[in-house]
Amino acid sequence: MKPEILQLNPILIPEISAKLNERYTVRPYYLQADKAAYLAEHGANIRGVVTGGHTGITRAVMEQLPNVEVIAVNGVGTDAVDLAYAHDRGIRVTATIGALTEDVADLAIGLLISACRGLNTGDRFVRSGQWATSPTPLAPLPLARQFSGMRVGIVGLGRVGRAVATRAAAFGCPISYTDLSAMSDVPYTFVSDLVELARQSDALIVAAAADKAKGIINAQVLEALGQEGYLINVARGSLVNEPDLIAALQSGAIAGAGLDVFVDEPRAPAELFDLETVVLQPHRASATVQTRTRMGEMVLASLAAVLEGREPVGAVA
Ligand code: 8YV
Repeated sequence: MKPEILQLNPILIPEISAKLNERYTVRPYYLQADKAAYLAEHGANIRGVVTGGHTGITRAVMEQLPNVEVIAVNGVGTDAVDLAYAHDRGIRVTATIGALTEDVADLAIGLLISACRGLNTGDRFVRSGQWATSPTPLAPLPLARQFSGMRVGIVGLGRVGRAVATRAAAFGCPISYTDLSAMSDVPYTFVSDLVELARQSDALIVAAAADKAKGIINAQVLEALGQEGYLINVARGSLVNEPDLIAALQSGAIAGAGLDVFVDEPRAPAELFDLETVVLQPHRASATVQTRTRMGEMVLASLAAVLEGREPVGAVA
């Protein structure tokens, strides 16, 4: 009999999905209307879980899975999994560490260029037919902010933060960062205080793990970033105090923002929708065929390793 897997998030690569269904009896929890009844029916048979980084798994659901051995996160963030509880129960938790670094860093730079160069504004200007009626250079489009050479401050110099730094450095941007401590293997400037980092930066790029850093991007940090400053977030919405960010954008306390992540996904704050200075994405940083294929292969490998009694790659618990 094939082991049973509870699936909390869809897998969008058909080949990966096919392999998952070939090897296991997959229980698509995310499709169920009555989730409690579904868990009551199947919970005891579940040996593995597949979930997404943002979705994670609640402790309440884990409690309904007495025989679960592995939670394979199809993502790198494990902030939505109660790791201490998993550890106490001997449940292995794995993440797709390293698989999505390049894509997330690419999107961070893309969002920053998009925000400071006003790509969305320009796109709408052409599509709406306005360009034809008021041709440049007289068009009512403000001049943009140059990206090359911007002072970039990175919040969290992990894998993604480092990949962002490499990219920004190639654009001639001086790089500073903050993290728990200075790192001796990078040529970038360490600034221990986040407010100070914001003060010294033209763009702040958030790439930190969210486990212990809720709301660190607050009014004080945004004030320090200043009227010419941009905020980019490709990590987790919870790292940012959203009401403070909305207020800063509405008042012009910062110049703009590029956001891929939000506190209450899939709901992004409606106040952001009217702001021309903001570029929004629906949590898409890792959403390329190449990366999602790599991530899916890692999820399959993690499930197989644990269920066959081997040590999984990418174990965080
Ligand atoms: C994914 C993520 O969108 O890696 C993470 O932690 O949040 C994202 O890469 C998500 O995990 C896809 O399921």
